[in-house]
Amino acid sequence: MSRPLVLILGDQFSLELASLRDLPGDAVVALCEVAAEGTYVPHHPQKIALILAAMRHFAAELRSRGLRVHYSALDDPDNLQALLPEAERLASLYGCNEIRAVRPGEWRLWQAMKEREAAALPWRLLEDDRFYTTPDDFAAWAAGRKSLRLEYFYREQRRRTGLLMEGDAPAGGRWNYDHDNREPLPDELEVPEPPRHGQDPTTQAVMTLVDEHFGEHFGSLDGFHWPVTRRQALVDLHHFIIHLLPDFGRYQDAISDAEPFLYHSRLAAALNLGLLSPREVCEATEREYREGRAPLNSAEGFIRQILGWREYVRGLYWTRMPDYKRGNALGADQALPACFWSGDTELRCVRRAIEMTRDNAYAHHIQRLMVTGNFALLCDVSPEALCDWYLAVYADACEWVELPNVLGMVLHADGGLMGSKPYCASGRYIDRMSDHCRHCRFDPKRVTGEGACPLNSLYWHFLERHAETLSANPRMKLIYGSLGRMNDDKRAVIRDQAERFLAELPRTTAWHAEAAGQRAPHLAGYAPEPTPREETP
Ligand code: FAD
Ligand code: DLZ
Repeated sequence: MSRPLVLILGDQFSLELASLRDLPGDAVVALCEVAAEGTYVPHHPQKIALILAAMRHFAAELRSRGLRVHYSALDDPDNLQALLPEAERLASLYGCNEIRAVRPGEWRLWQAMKEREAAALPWRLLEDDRFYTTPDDFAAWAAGRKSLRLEYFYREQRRRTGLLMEGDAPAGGRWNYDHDNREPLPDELEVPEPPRHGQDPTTQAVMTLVDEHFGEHFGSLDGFHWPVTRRQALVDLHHFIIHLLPDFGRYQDAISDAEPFLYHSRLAAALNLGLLSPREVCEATEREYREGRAPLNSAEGFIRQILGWREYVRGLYWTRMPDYKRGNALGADQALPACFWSGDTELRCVRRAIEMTRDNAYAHHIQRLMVTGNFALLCDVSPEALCDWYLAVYADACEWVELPNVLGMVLHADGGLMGSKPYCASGRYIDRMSDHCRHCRFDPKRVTGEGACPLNSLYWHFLERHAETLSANPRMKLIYGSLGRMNDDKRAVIRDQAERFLAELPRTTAWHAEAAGQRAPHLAGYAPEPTPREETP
């Protein structure tokens, strides 16, 4: 007779989870707060608080449904402080003869669990069916294809689900309304305020715990506003659908110096933790379009992010790991600019993206891709250093979604598997899509000389350095044509300006609270463990 211990991980707070189905009466459900998961990268305090508060509320919900739940709290004296050993300790404690777990959000945990499938106390691993597609579905789609572009995957997803379809054709006659979704912001704009959730004693206790144990990590706890229960997540979904979705499309690519969230949904964290399902979010969005309350460019643009990108990056991750993580097609090998932890830079756009990240554990997609991402790409930051940063600082960061976005989309380190070209950009792009340059001491129209925006010389320098790899790319022909038409003297001045900037750019190899100007760590000698990594062959 099977007597399972069911381990629920920190991103699996769904009552529909496969491991919670058909449980024998004597099953024990375990949720474990462990120090190892809080420190393997220095997660933003808001991210840790979100996960632990959601975990405690979910445990209470399971108990209220009559399940037998063991909750290992971070400061329990017996807690082994690492997920797998703690689950095995609990299984012995309760006399369980197997451990059941749903596929985790990270390959390192999945691999460690798989190695224990045939152990004396066996791990039984179940597929995570909260997504539209499983890794096997993605592998079947990818098999034999020369190109794994999102657009083809997305169309197939639309056909499979029937979302925004009129029979066999896409609603409105086109699959993609991106060209309607590039409006810059008007000068006067009042973005609706996001909902503020009350903090009950459970959440307050977590905030105190996190401040005590992880308060020296990069990021402020003050503005914590994440939904920690399904009910709160539904409030956020409702707010998005009513107040933001109609304008989501047209301002999707815009960046504001003042407004961190604009018309973005802020739903990624709730989705990734399981408080919302992608199906209910996409179906609610489609309903708004069908009932005439949201335009098609907004509904399609939003559904494409979830039904398309979110499923696509997950498929890539699970079918390409662990090799994917070793990709470094452009040979980037530099440490992270120190300003990623301090915000201390004169580039206004980078500074504001980092300040917003510090305050909210959030930056919207275009800030992640075209501001911090572009700056890191132009400064040759290594995939390892950049991935660790992105995994640490965002409340929604889980490796399955963070890694392809950073390594593939931002750094082009997968050699073009995910994106047909790098998203490199100059200061002119930032000027077109944001109001940052108005507040910046640099001039986006100037390439060299005092006061020229550093992104401009860095941009040409990047193109020149990678000409051998990128110049034959048909999508980059135009820009390499412009580079080719520059005379040698001009190129030398640009190169010199970029190289001086890079030589003088302060870099860092690790997170240090003091370097970032935050309060001194109260844990003397504390330094986060480096991320465990595969040996590079
Ligand atoms: P919205 O703009 O409202 O978009 C709606 C939803 O679509 C999001 O909630 C998310 O679930 C999904 N989505 C949008 N873009 C993507 C994408 N490129 N890949 C996968 N899903 C997407 N997303 C994460 O969930 N976790 C991460 O760790 C993460 N890291 C990223 C790192 C970089 C460098 C980049 C460029 C993107 C990253 N993204 C990540 C994708 C995207 O930026 C975030 O999902 C989004 O900014 C979250 O804010 P939102 O919920 O307001 O999104
Ligand atoms: C990110 C995180 C943190 C900070 N803490 C925990 C934890 O205490 N317990 C847990 O189960 N998960 C935590 N997580 C999330 C994990 O790092 C990991 O991403 C997921 O558990 C994978 O499914």
